[in-house]
Amino acid sequence: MIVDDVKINVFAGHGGRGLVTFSKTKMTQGPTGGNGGIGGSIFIEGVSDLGALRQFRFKKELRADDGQNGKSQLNDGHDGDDLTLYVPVGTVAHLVQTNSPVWGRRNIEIGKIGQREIIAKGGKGGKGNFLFRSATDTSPEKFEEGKPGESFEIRLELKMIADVGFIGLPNVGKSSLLNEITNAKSKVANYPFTTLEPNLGIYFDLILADIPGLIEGASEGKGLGIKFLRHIERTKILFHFVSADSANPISDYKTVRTELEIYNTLLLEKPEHIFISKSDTVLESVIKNIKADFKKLNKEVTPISILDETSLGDFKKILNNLITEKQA
Ligand SMILES: Nc1nc2c(ncn2[C@@H]2O[C@H](COP(=O)(O)OP(=O)(O)OP(=O)(O)O)[C@@H](O)[C@H]2O)c(=O)[nH]1
Ligand SMILES: [Mg+2]
Repeated sequence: MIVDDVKINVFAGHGGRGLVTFSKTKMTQGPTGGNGGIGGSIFIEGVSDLGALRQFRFKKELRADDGQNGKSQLNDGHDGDDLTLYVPVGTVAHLVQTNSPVWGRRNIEIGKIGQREIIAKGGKGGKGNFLFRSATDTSPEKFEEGKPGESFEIRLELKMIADVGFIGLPNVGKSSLLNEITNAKSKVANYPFTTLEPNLGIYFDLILADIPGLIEGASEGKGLGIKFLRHIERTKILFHFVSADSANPISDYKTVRTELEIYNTLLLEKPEHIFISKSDTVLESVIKNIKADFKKLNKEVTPISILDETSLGDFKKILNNLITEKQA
């Protein structure tokens, strides 16, 4: 099952201590202690893998490296390496308790692949004795300790933000199409409930989400249930697929819409495109009839088949228009 809500403890690196040392050369016995290095900070960065939070199920303590202590001959200690945690696009990070300069009171939302945000800042390194020299103190024994890195308990909650959500009854070809037009590798098979977790595919600037099939009663927990309706809430546009080989495409369409409505009426207000999938499996005349039936509901539908290049081209045009709108 997809991990979509985890708590982790992050520890940014401690700053290194400044060094107290003096030049060994007799002429110049001045202070030469270098500064401590800065502790590594911790970042989160968005990736397309929706399952990425799984890594935190058992590994809950995440530490960046400490800065090294200062060295002799004015050499500063190395800074600690930063640590990057990869989280799915649509992850919201909240502080469980504290407040901090890095966070203020905000939540940090990862809305884009590659978006990188700091969540815990490494500690400053301490000054070595070289920086404490003065006219009155040419042999200072003073130094600073490094400062501790920030540490927090953080909750990572996946609230997927896809541009387009693929919805429909099971087995209508949602995953097949996602695989066809993106580099996704969603499992495909000729039986219902093949897809058990949402999958993301990237089409240029758009994030497409293949949502597991919905059935009547999904909003009450039937089939794979309402878990995924929550994800649909966060998609901007719905692509609703109805199979051309269905005995009753209109009733299939209404079944899914009813489940959306029961879960949250606002879902019905999302922009929607309706596609008649697997259009290669029926005669042209059947497609015409389905179109006419939807027309009576004032709905336009677009036939699509992964075996028909022309229809795939039409599908990509719709996506390209969405990209243009998104950029505008
Ligand atoms: N002839 C034909 N078969 C298709 C087409 N698209 C998908 N299929 C087949 O339909 C079956 C179901 O496809 P999936 O992509 O797994 O369907 P799905 O909607 O993702 O199903 P769930 O994950 O169960 O919701 C598979 O056997 C596919 O090979 C199509 O355009 N034409
Ligand atoms: Mg599927």
